[in-house]
Amino acid sequence: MSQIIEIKVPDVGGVASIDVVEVLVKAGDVIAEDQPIATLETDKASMELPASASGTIQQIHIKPGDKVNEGSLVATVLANGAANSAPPQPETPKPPAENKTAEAIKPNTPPPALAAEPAKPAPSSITTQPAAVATTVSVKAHASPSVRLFARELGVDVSQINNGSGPKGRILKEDVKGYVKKALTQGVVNLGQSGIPAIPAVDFSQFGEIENLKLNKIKRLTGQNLSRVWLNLPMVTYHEEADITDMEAFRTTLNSEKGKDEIKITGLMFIIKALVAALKQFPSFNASLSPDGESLILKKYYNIGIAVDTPNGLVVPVLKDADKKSINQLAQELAEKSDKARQGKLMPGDMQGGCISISSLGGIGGTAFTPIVNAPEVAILGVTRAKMQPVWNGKEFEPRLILPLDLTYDHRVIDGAEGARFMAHIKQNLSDIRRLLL
Ligand code: CAO
Repeated sequence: MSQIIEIKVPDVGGVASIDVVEVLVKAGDVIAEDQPIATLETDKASMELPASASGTIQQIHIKPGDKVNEGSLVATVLANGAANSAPPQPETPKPPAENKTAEAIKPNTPPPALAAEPAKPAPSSITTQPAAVATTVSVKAHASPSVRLFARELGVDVSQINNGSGPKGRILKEDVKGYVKKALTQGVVNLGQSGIPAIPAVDFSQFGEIENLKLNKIKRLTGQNLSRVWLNLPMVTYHEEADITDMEAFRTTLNSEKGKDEIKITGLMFIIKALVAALKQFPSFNASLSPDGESLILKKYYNIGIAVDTPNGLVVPVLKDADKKSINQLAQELAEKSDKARQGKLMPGDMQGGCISISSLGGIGGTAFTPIVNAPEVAILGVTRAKMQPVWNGKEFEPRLILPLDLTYDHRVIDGAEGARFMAHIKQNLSDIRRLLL
């Protein structure tokens, strides 16, 4: 026989006129026992009202904005399955005077009603069940509904406000205002799950004229990606220098042999070749950490990403199979791809599949910098401007062209010594490019 169960507001410690903030189910819904069906709020606490039986909701008797008291009818449920045979609930005895507020009832503490002796079976098929509120009451911050409403309007989560200045620590409107003020001046608002205080918002117009320039999509996405990498990867940057005097002489010779319309070779092409040679020697740099952090995925291909500066922001086209391409082919491909990048014509496929990236600022200047790894790659090679320097050859100072190199690596994958060896390998190959033939 099917059984109609009335779910009523249970004993909430004598608190009257409780606000119904939210009704979470509707007639016809099939509900499980303990499923929250409504949110109630007293001026001291907010609580979820769980269903005391499973079944199909026949009717909801409350709506948001209503005020209810102990015993108010919340819902009628057509019990099903096991719920049909559930023994009727006992009458709710009055709790001790001290235990008067819902706030005082701790989660997992059986409510007085459930702790009472089992009652005799009800004579009819209509059973009244107080919702077992006390077993699952989630006591939230201590604030009145009007203060909660005020906080919600300002986007403030009242549970983030630690101490209210009202009686017994109750959160007042003034506390919400104070929280917002603090958030604006000190940045106490949490950024997602990072738990890092946000940069405080400043009204710059108070200091002078300003203009609001919307960031384009590339800048926005780059910013998000860089922040994610910065927060997720423990990164170390190692600096090295390579003597590229001989390499530069060779490059100049090669370029002098080229026709007017032929693509000239920059030092970057030799750096790509030296990087590929180092990747072959140190496979953990040509790898990505598995998402669970348990293993290293080693790549058997050598795709090099090159950061390209464009008017719209930074993009990283990938030179695929760089190990199989000649210096001239690499120069040609990079010229085409950086051209496409600057015209905003790169396709997603042009930027996918990179193993490691190079960020070269050498055409602009610099002595050193700390590039950010293009995760899930594990390292990035930074390059700044080569310059002539006096180098001691054992007898005298000699002018040599010295190229500064910076390697940032994911320290979870690469340890310091490995990073230094990797860079020593690149340095050696750039200082004597004949080694790249070996
Ligand atoms: N030292 C000295 N001179 C250098 C040099 C270096 N390390 N690197 C490049 N040059 C010279 C080149 O030889 C060239 O001179 P010539 O015209 O006399 O031959 C000139 O600087 C311009 O080179 P380039 O930058 O056009 O060419 P490239 O192959 O070195 O670099 C590219 C190509 C696409 C990487 C580059 O144009 C670019 O966009 N760089 C910016 C990358 C960037 O923004 N990185 C920052 C990202 S934040 O991590």
